[in-house]
Amino acid sequence: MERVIFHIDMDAFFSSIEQLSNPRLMGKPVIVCGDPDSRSVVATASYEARKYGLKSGMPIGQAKKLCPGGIYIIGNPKKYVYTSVQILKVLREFTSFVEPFSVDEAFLEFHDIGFVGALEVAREVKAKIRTTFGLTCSIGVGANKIVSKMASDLDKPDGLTIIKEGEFLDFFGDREVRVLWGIGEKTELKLASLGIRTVGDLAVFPEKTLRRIFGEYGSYLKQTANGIDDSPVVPYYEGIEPKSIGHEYTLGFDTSDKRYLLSMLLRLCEQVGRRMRREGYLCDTVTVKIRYADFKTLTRQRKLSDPIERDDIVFHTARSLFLGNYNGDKIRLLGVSVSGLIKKADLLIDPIFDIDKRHSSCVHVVDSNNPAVYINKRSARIAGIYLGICLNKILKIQIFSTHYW
Ligand code: DCP
Ligand code: CA
Repeated sequence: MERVIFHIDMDAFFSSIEQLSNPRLMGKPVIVCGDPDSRSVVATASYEARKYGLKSGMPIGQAKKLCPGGIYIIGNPKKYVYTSVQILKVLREFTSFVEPFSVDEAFLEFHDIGFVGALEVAREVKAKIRTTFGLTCSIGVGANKIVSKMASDLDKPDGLTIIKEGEFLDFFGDREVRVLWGIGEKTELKLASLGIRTVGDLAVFPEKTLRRIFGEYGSYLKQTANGIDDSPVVPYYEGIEPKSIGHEYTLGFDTSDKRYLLSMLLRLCEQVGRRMRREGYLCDTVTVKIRYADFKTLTRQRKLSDPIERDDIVFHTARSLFLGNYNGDKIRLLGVSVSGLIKKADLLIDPIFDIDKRHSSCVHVVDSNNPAVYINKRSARIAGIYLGICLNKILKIQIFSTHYW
C-alpha cells in the first residue's frame, strides 16, 4: 500500500485567530503574548509583525522595540484549543488517519492516491479550512512524516509543497543540517566537527562512523538526511496518552530569594497535581526545571517508588531536587513536570490517594476552584488527548504554562 503523508501547519495560528475575531486587526502586526506590560514573551506574531523581525519566544520588551506600532494581545488558549479541535474534525472528513502533532499541526495519511491525487486533495483541504474557518495553512506532502513536515515549512504562509520520492536531497541537500527534523544544536556542533555541514554531507557520510559516535541515533541521522522514515501516522482516536504534564513560570523579576522561589515551586506543583487528577493520571517521576537569569537552564528529575497523584509528594520531591541543585544565583524561570504517567483507571490496586481520605477531600477543595477548560464532554475527550500531545512537544508545552498567560 503506497502511503502519501500530508503535514498541515496553520499559519501564525494564534494571531490569525485573533485577527479573525476582530476584523480591525486584519493586515496589522498582531502579537499574541502574555501580559504585554509584564515580562512575558511572544507566543506568535502575525506575518505583518514578522517583517519587523518578531518571532515566537522573543521577550516582549525586545518585540516592542522592534515593532512599537504592533498590537499586543493577551492570548486566549481556550479559543485556540477549541479551534484546533474543530480543525481536526474537518481533517477527519478527508481521511481517518489524522495524527495531531501540536496545537496547530497534524499529519494525514492517504493510501493509493499518488502524488497527482495528493495535489488535488491538498488543494481541497486548504480550501475547506479557508472557507470553514477563514484561516490559511501550509501543507507539505511527502512519502513519509519527515519529508512532509519539512516540506510544509518551505513555502509559508499559505503554501503547498510536494516532495516526491527521490527529490528530498534536491530540496534540502544544500541546506544546513539544522533544518533536519530532530537535530539540535549539540548534534549540529558534533556533526560540524566531523566536517558535516549540509544535509547532503550527512546523507553520504558512512553510517558505521555515525553509529560509532552517536549510537542508534547515528542511523536515524543518516536516514533522516536521506529523507527516509517509516514511522506510522497514529490516528488520535486510537488513544494517544500524554507522556508528561508540566507547568512553568517566568518570574516577574529575577530573584535568588529562596522562600519566594519555594512558594512558586509549590504553586507549580499544585497546578500539575490538579491537572493530573483532572485528566485521571498518576505519575512516578518528578522533574524540576531551573532557568537562571543568564538563561542557563538545568533540569533534574527523580523517580518515585510508587505512582502518585498527590501535590504534597510532588512538592516534597520537587523541593528536594530544587534545594539539591540550586546554586544560589538569580533565577528567571521555574518549571515542574511529572512523567511516567499511568491512567488511574488502569491500576489494579487503589492508589495511595484513594486511601488517604484527608488528602482526598483537601484536593477536592483545591480542584473545585479549577476553571473549566473544556467546551463539552465530547470535545473534552479530544481536547484532553490533544492537550496531552501538545505537552509532549517541548515548544508547545509553553502554550499551557503560566509562561504566557
Ligand atoms: N507557540 C507558543 N510558543 C512558542 C511557539 C509557538 O505559544 N514558542 C504557539 C503560538 C503559535 C502556535 O503555538 O501560534 C503554533 O506554533 P507555530 O510554531 O506553528 O507558529 P505559528 O503557527 O504561529 O506560525 P507559522 O506560520 O510559522 O507556523
Ligand atoms: Ca503553525
